[in-house]
Amino acid sequence: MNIVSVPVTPFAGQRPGTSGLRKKVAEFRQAGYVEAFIQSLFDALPEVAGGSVAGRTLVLGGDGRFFNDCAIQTIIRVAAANGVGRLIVGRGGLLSTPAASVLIRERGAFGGIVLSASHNPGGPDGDFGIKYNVANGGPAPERVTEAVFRRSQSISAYLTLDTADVPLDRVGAARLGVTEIEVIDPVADYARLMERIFDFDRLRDLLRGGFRLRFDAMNAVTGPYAREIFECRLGAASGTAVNAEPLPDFGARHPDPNPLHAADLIAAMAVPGAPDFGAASDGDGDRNMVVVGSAAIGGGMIGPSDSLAILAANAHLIPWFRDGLPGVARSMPTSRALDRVADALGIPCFETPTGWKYFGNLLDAGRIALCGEESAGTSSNHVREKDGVWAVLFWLNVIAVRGEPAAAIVADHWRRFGRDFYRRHDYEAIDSEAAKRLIGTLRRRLRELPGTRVDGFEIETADDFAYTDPIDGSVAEHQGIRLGFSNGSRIVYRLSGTGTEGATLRMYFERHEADASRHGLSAAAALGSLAAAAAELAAIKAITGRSEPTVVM
Ligand code: VG1
Ligand code: CO
Repeated sequence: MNIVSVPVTPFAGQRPGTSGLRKKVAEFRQAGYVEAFIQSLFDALPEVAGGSVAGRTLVLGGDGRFFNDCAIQTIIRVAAANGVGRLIVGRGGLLSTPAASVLIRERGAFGGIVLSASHNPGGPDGDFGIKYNVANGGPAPERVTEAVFRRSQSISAYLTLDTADVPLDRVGAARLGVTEIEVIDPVADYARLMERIFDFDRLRDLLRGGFRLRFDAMNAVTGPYAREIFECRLGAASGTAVNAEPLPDFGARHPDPNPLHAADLIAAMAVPGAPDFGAASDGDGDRNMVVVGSAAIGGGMIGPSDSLAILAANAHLIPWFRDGLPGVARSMPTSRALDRVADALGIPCFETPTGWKYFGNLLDAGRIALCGEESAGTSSNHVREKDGVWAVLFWLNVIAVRGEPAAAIVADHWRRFGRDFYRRHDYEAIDSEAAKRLIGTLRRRLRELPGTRVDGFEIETADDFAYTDPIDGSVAEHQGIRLGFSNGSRIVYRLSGTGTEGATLRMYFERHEADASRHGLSAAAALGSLAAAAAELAAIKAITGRSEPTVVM
């Protein structure tokens, strides 16, 4: 077995600040592409992550999507050729994003590589992705992604081994050159941590006592986690986890847990005799959707921003948070329901740019212990990623302790804090130039917008969100246009950083409603006129040619 150095031409790898390299499978399948990206990463790390990977431990796994099996073998060869000391690899090449984060932290690894394009579709014509996480278990911060990007533009060769594939189908150890390869059960470490966070005795009583859960793994990575934790360890009926076999094409579905792509879960929760609680996770297991069937709150998905606020208000019921929360955080477009809870608890609530990496410093410094995003990501200081299965266990633990159905807990929360009606409209795959023009135009109008009346209320504040990290002072600018209204409503416009086709414009709307008699309204009814006004204000139709959003959630 020889180390070979293969020449490559420089390329534009992961754009700085994006959560991993996410592209069409076809791009990743080009000869030497994965190798060149991994070599760029390894070359960049000494400068920005405190040393080279030689002799160090890395965690490696992915969400099982098409090309996971090829890419992982390629990465193993490049890692071994670069002298990585130990590779901890999930059996079958599988690891959910939060489980990788757990392993990096618990095994004291130097970092980890996760193969996933998250909730994007898979298959030969779908998307693939490679994310790098640093030693705290969290996504690489911008100084790392920047260095990797720079290196990809000057790289001239990568190192690899001329050797056969390493079998990954069984737990065990192997050696490749100087590298120890440890194939582990992808679920075990994660499940053990969950047992320390939640009250498993109470959860067992709940799930054996007739409470019925439906967990839809969307044919993605959480299937094995859900089976082991809900069915084996907690005694939920077999079949609680549905679509629980990770498939390379996700069963031709789009593994995005929202009412559009998980419509069959919403439907299964709406029939007579439906389960008590429904949940789904995305491709790599970091997102969560929670669903109730009850007409009392309009039925369907519990909005992620509401879910985050409700978990914060009930955190003290969970063993892990017995002593309360030091502080919480939400991404900027997430509704301000969380802020109301933080106020009531007398703790700080931080507002960060979109993307999980911005929570890392606050979590590491102990300033916050719970955080989330409107895009169905919730998590805590137990890892440095969002965590889908954890969020479902959190809800179940709260339900078990309060002895109330989820819908009653939601309604009670709204009575106490008021309801923050919330919606997001996405315009996917629009022309990139048009998208830039749209945001640019809004940015230029920021000074003239205050005082304008929209939807019957006056715009009071208008800005382009900039964030200064309170721990390391780093600044992130141009994180989205925020419009604040005299009645407390808000509109946010920003461009997605995760799409692989053209640009995606996201618009977010929210309005607080204190009057409980109006909490039963649908979000569409409560926000319809604000949404129409927001589209008008940004001239969406004129600039993009679109009259309707692609996704409404
Ligand atoms: C989206 C979400 C954001 C999330 C990111 C990664 O980003 O809005 O909240 O952190 O996806 O999630 P954007 O830039 O497309 O809006 V995942 O499950 O893909 O790690
Ligand atoms: Co994800």
